[in-house]
Amino acid sequence: MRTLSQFIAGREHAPRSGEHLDDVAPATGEVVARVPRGGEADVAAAVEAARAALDGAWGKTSTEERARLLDAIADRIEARKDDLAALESLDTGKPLRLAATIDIPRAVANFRFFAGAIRHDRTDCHLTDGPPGPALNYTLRRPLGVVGLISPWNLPLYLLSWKVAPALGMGNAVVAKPSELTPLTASALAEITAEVGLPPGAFNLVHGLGPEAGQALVEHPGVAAISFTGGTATGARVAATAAPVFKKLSLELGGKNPTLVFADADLEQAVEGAVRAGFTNQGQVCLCGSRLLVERSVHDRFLEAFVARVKALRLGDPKDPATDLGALISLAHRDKVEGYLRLAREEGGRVLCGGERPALPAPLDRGAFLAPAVVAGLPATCRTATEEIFGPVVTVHPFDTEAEALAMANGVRYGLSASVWTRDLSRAHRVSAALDTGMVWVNTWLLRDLRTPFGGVKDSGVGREGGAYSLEFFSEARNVCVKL
Ligand code: TXE
Repeated sequence: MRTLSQFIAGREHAPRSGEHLDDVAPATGEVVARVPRGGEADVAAAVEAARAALDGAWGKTSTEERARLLDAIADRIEARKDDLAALESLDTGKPLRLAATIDIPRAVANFRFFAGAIRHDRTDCHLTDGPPGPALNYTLRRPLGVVGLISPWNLPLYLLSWKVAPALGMGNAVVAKPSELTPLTASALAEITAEVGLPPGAFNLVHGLGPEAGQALVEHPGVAAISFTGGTATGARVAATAAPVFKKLSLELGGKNPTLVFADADLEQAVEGAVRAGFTNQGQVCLCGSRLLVERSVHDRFLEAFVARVKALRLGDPKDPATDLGALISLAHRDKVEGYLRLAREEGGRVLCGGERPALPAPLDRGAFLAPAVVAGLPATCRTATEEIFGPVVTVHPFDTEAEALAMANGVRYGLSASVWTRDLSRAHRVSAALDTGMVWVNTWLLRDLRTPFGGVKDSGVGREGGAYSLEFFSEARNVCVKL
């Protein structure tokens, strides 16, 4: 069994606490690694190393040099793609096929994309002609300094690289705190940064528990900004700590995203899209469409086809290429999801399929597996239909009018994304404009162009990342006004 290390100033270190946590493979319950239990002292050392990098070689790199390094990291991830996909699948319980086709390729794409983005970045220039001009204004973009990146367990390397690439690209030094539940690929990324010759201290990694290492990172006065992806309750805590000391904050939080199916949609495609939206990564994606709103005239026909497709999903060994759904992140998380299914029944819901623990052969019998569930008959306002479950559970609700569909779609605390299925072009634009979410997909789900703004409204977060939005977040604008 491997023992992971902190990665500070380009070198591996044991945690100052001397303590380690168990890293459990959720598909088998096996302990696969020992994770450093980091705390304030490790964070302080990492921030100091990051500061020294900014004051030293890293602070003097050119944009082209940073772009070259990001490309080199992408190349190394790509060269190790099989090994990294295996680590990600082991750590999360997700199907190896998903890790190999989505998680790892997307991490490669993130580094390549931001290498290109900084190479092609432009800056604003404003010419002042009237009195008291004339003058020339131009905007300098400076790095923020040391930035803290806190990432979750559902898409570990994918989401970490989404933060690391633009942060380094804009010349910041990074202290990353990955989820304690999925530390393996973050440690691999640390190795890769050393292999490609990233100056020591530009990328630092502190493993540990959220309330210990994560909290220490948010509190540290030497950290200028925090980019956080995780649960809404944790996000609120991060904001409460960081706001009074004026740290720049980007919060990507939870969702309870609606999939709206209108009667005029291509129903076959809508069924496929709704299944993908509902159950990708066992329903553990912040963008998952966990509320399915279907126009009443096609509701029964749609539901029948949807349930049949969900029942056909293959649940089991993450290593088997035929597997569609693997394990949830942990037994504790499965308990939480099962608790919501009990609540759904209490609230009057009918579980049309799934919700049971499948019988799987050893060692998978100790894994956190749960059959994907579809629940009907619930009021759209009940807890099951409005709280984030973050698991393989979709609730289905009929609607009669567009206005009713919109009221249901917007009637939750969350506002991350929505997916709309219709062949009526006017309706597609009208509904997209009226939805209270940061992102809308029409006749698709999770089609990502990395240049577009990513983020939510209401309890789904604050700020946007993606393309120029990320470059803006990870830099400070300075206006220079030259009197002509
Ligand atoms: O996430 P946490 P959890 C949702 C989902 C899930 C719930 C809780 O509903 O059931 O959140 O999941 C670090 N200061 N999402 O508890 O705690 C933590 O170590 C600083 C949605 O696993 O939010 C980890 O690195 N950091 C989500 C990261 O925060 C702290 C993805 C996220 O963990 C901290 C994951 C603290 N006080 C869960 N406490 C999405 N938006 O995709 C914890 N952390």
